[in-house]
Amino acid sequence: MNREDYGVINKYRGFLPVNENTPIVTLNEGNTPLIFASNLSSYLGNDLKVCLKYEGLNPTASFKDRGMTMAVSKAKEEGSQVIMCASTGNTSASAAAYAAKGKLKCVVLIPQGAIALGKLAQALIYGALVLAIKGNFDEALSLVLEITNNYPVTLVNSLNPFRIEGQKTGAFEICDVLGEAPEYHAIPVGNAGNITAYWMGYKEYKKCGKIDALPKMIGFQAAGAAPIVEGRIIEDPKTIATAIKIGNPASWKRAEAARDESGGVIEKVTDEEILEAYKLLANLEGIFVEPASAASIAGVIKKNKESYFPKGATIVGILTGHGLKDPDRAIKESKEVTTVLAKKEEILRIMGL
Ligand code: AN7
Repeated sequence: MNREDYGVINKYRGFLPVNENTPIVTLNEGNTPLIFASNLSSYLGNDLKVCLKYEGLNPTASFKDRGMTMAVSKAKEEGSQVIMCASTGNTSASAAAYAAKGKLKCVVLIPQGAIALGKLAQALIYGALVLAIKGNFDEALSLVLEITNNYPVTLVNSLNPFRIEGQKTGAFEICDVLGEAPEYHAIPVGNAGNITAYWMGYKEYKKCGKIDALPKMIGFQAAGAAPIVEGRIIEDPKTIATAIKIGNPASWKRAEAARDESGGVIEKVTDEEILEAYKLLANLEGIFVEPASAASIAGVIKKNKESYFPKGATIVGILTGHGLKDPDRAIKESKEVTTVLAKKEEILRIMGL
């Protein structure tokens, strides 16, 4: 299985810091669909063309796999035997899976009681050592940095530059499909690694002549966890979008650079707006994402109401993680199941037939 498009490293080898000695640890990540959101586009009006990059269809059901294939391959190349991360859930799931594939040990630190059920299940079943701290993500990340800076353990959070390198391939895929960059790139912002990676990817594609113009980067944080928007560390971040419940993002400055260089914005959306977009994506488009992913679309809806987009603009929204990661939330936000007698008449009556 060494097809040229097997996994993001093979597919974009020329853009990535790998060589013939790098042992490639891959689960065939990437190549996720860019879906034209016809119903959502009509709903928004103004002739907008919204496309959704469904990153929930990666091997561990989030965008983290693009970066993890690079981080784990490079860790192996360097002879590391243990990788470690702090996580709001998806990084831990991805790290655990790629460590299993690469035969490395994996330790993950998560905020106790604050990660979605599916993500916890993944980290456990892939065989990571899962440590839940009595603290939040930002505290977990500080502890992981202290340990990985002083012991022979490789950091695989997005402060590891190979993570960003791998994640930039998402931008390449979008441009390869569209034949150009979109005019607007909408993305949720948590630890701010992904907005940094996409911006890097677009800039590299422009530099080598694959695209002529760059998109405006529009990032969205949850209102209760919006340090970049408010310009201060949030000590006790709060949001139902647990993936982006982060008060002190590691790539803060680089996210601001992406915003400013591209002429975009980083703004906040409330939990109510996130949940509205979450349900809209499922009902209108048949796409199930986790709440944090819906922040990008909540942001598009909000900015459209402010008449921010010119008529006919193309917008790509990154749907970072699959809805099945957080089944509790889906059930909570839905109407109750109707229990009926096992009788045809009863069912027909309820169907109104
Ligand atoms: C679904 O897993 O930080 O701005 O530890 O899981 O690059 O952090 C997850 C982040 C968006 C934000 N959507 O991306 C982690 C973690 C989903 C996510 C983000 C995350 P960044």
